[in-house]
Amino acid sequence: MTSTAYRTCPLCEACCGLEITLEDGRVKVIRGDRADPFSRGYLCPKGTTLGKLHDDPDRLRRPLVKRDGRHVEVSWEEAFAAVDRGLTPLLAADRNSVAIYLGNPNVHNVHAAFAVRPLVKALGTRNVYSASTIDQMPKHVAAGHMFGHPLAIPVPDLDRTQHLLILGANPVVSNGSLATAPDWPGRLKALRARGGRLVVVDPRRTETADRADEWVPIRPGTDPALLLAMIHVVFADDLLDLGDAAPHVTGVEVVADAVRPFTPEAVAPFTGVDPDRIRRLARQFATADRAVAYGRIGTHTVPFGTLAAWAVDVLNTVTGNLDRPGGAMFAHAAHDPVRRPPRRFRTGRFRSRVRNLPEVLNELPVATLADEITTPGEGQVRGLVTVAGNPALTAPDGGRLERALAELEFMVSVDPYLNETTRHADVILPPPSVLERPHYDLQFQSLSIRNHARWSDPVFPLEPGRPDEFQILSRLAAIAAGMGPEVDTDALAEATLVSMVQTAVTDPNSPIADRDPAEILGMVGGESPFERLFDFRIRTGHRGDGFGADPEGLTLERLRAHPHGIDFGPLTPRLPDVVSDPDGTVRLAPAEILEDLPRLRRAIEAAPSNGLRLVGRRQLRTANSWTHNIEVLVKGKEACTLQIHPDDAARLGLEDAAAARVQTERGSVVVPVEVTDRIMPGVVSLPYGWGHDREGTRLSVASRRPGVNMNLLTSSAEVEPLSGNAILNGIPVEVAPA
Ligand SMILES: Nc1nc2c(c(=O)[nH]1)N[C@H]1C(S)=C(S)[C@@H](COP(=O)(O)OP(=O)(O)OC[C@H]3O[C@@H](n4cnc5c(=O)[nH]c(N)nc54)[C@H](O)[C@@H]3O)O[C@H]1N2
Ligand SMILES: Nc1nc2c(c(=O)[nH]1)N[C@H]1C(S)=C(S)[C@@H](COP(=O)(O)OP(=O)(O)OC[C@H]3O[C@@H](n4cnc5c(=O)[nH]c(N)nc54)[C@H](O)[C@@H]3O)O[C@H]1N2
Ligand code: SF4
Ligand SMILES: [Mo]
Repeated sequence: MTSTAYRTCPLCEACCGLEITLEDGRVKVIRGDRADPFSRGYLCPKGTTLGKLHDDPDRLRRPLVKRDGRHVEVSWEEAFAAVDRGLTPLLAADRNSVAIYLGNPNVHNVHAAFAVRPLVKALGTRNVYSASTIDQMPKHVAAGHMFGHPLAIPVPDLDRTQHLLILGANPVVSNGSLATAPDWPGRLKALRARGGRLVVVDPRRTETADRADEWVPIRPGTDPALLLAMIHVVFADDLLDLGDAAPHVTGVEVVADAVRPFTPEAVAPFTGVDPDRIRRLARQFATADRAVAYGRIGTHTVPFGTLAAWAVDVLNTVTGNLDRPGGAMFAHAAHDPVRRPPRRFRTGRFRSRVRNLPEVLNELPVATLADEITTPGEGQVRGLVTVAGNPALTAPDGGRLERALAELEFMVSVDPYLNETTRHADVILPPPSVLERPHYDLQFQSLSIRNHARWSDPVFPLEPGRPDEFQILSRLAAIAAGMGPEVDTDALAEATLVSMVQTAVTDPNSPIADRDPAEILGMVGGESPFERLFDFRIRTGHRGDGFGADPEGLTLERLRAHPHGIDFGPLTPRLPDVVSDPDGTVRLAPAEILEDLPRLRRAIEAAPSNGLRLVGRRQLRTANSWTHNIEVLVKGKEACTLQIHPDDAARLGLEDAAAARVQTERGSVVVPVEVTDRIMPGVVSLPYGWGHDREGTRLSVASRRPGVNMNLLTSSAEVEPLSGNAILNGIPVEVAPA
């Protein structure tokens, strides 16, 4: 028997709509959903493999507990009892002695979106870590200081811009990040076809640069200097134009002053970009009809990540491109309120124990997790919870972090694989496969280039007796709160809903202000406690039905009636509603960020070093560190190679395909060389996410093509000071024949 199911792909931020053909209860084929108004049939090779992920025999179906150094299958009751025995004494002695690490797939998981926050709250620890500090934290900090909220991140209005400047991102391969747009390749092609210009700044001539009008090679880590010089030119050439944003922006004169020293001549030796070229790039950007700058991993995971994240939006603003079609615009998630309550964004409300690093968004830098585990004293981390994360491979100085994980007294992981990280866990709680859970992009709607809403029901029912991920995380939270492993989590979820309703009816800004809580609770739809929480969230968002206030508005039921999703059209200007700083303006020159300019000036003035610098790269067929166990995605030509320019290769005596040793103070790896002029001289590149050569994992495919872990080379000793982000690009390395 054949049938068809529709759902959003959870593997990357493009959020493509999938059409899944099922035959006899199994996935037969996955195609792009052509009826999806947002993705219009686009998908990449990873999206076709959700059935293979579901069927992967290595994917855990039952919990594992470590006994005598080996992981053995146990019942769910035994597993949760083991968690209770491991966590409860630690928490009773000191809440901070238990840390939690939240990995990337949480943001693609609607169950986690509802259940992780209560878990963190129940733990009550300040040792909260996430993939954000090895990724995009600088952008949150810049957005928080400029617009008042760390999630007020403008996205490039791809479909209407006439000039796109991309720095340190390769969306043709990554399909974009902090800018949700299915089919970047097609959208970039359309930009060129309508006469628009694409400029790519990257040490590598990437697949995106191949499609550009211009590739600008840059020395790693120097983008903020390039951007500040471009802003300098905007002021020097009298090209300043704030457009319609003018009444909402303050601090322009301060910026004008601050960029004065950053002349194109001053930054040229540092960036490796010629002064005339910087002037031309700035003028072309400023005089384009509609232009937008967009920066990602290569601009964020570097020593001046927050300055770069800020400078991108300063350039957008001073050229009149903030909040206008074709420029940098703000999406508006259906479940969010019309506007957020005013609040000044702050960091450093508490600090890490060992290195005194400031909190950002209530978390601490992953780069200091190993310090907190290995440094004795009051508040030492002795227990760890990981949810959907693989920091052994993804965090800096992976070698040291793995040694730290081995020292923990207790570790529990919510994860479908026994991998490089979870092999250290005492208990592994496997969630069901993505095809067994619903999907809704709570996070990525706020970062989309069109407003839309899509709900997907599970493709397969849950196997009897298995908890879903909402229930797993809720039970962990109950254990952390001291309620023991057997409490009725459904009743807890319902109690949460009741208290949410009670809060909302007393909030004058809520669409259900002054309503009768009992009436609202009677109207909430959905079958499970999770669905009821979700229905409530959607209906109280700005596109919700407000429980009758707007009969046309969204409910879970209405979302369900649109399996291909609902498109709300292109983004619309909304700056006054976005700004939530108590000043009521966009702060173009936040003191908290400008404070870091002298450090950049010192770096510019120091003589550039001649040594090789390592940068990372992503690959179309793998997602971060965890899809390498899918045969069709990793078979074929060796993918984990060190890219090096022919001049550097010749100088070092390295031939194509020969083995090279790449070395830093932290560690070394041996990897085949790929000699290519697609990388600038002085820079080498390794893909990230590999290194599946560890004992004690259950990754039968990945371990046959392990590759090397580039994070054995990165260091956790320094972080970007404003955001706590790790430094993962521009690493000084030595390369020699192995
Ligand atoms: N050198 C270098 N390091 C980097 C980067 C880089 O560019 N260079 N990139 C950084 C970036 S951008 C990121 S986002 C991080 C990612 O860092 P992490 O989030 O730590 O790593 P992932 O590889 O995404 O790990 C995902 C884990 O979640 C599990 N998982 C998958 N699906 C689910 C699910 O539905 N539920 C649960 N519970 N678990 C699931 C997988 O088995 C895997 O163990 O790495 C960062 N590290
Ligand atoms: N296929 C695939 N897609 C993915 C992922 C994946 O692993 N695989 N991961 C997802 C995740 S979690 C994320 S965060 C996104 C990331 O999305 P992107 O940021 O687009 O990802 P990368 O391919 O890492 O691109 C970073 C680029 O920065 C360049 N770079 C390095 N250092 C510098 C520098 O100092 N300056 C400049 N200008 N460039 C520099 C690198 O050469 C590289 O081309 O991708 C997502 N999509
Ligand atoms: S680009 Fe690929 S991995 Fe990303 S959402 Fe689309 S199909 Fe999934
Ligand atoms: Mo990421």
